[in-house]
Amino acid sequence: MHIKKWMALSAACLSLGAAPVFAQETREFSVSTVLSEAFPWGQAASKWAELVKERSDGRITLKVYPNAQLVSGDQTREFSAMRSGLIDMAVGSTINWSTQVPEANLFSLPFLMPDNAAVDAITQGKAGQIVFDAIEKRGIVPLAWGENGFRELSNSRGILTQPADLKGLKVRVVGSPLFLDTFNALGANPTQMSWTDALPALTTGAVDGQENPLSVFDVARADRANQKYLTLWHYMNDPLIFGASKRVWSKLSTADQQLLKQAAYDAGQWEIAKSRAELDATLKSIRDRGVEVTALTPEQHQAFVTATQGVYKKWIPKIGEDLVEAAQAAITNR
Ligand code: X2X
Repeated sequence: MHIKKWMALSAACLSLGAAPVFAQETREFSVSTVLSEAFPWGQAASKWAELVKERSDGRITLKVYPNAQLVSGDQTREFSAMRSGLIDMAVGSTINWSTQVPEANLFSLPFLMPDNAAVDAITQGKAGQIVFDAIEKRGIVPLAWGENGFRELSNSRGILTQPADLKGLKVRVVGSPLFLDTFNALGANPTQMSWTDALPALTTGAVDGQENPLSVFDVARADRANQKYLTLWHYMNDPLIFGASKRVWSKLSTADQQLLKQAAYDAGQWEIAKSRAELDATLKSIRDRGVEVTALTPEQHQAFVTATQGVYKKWIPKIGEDLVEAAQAAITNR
């Protein structure tokens, strides 16, 4: 805050007989993201920063650190780094946080959510609240939802329309054990690595395939990393969560907490709408680059659903039966 403004505010407080409000000091907070502003994910964080700056009259600055650089690219450490005070805030992925928050694995259950309405029914209802409570219990204050999007499967080998096509396919997956179970159930050969290492591994052919939302495939130019075949199987959706470390949060005034939370909500809604609206154009640009895009027929889809049932059996007890039931009910009633 400018000194003059501060003095004016102090004078106003004094004239009202109130104590100076220390929470009104100029503050800067770090915000971690995995993807930069070139992607919807990074844009969600930038929008949050922009709204906070505007609404706080420049008093609160959110400084965005993309590429998980505050944890040296190791995105699965973001949540614990926030907890330990290394990072103030983040717009993080449920996948990356799931190693510390078992409930966040809900969204990774294969073929749970058929469409956007299903995602919204979960995040906006009881199931979403259970996930938020689980996050809060572990030291991070969840503020709002954003979206990385439905994850589609690409590879360098050929068209994939049935589990048998994945046999022996070396697939890069995020560092979450549930992903290993899904791809092992499909007969593939999954390898965990961070996003930083994924493109080089695809480029050299160390791995054959990967799964990510279309926006990520497009902006990262996965087609230039040998990804010539893309299967639209919508097997999971990766919501993003705006969150703040409890240590930082508890030192803020109620008014500033409200400001940050509302701005996170508005930025999240803006980003979800924007990234969904861009999907068709994104798919077109991927096709125009010569990538062969395949959508699954209902029968082909069912074969993948059947092949991955074991993942539910193993993971429902870890995620929580109540949570999975709440999610399934929300989807049915959407
Ligand atoms: O690593 C990935 O695949 C990414 C960028 O989508 C996430 O951080 C979940």
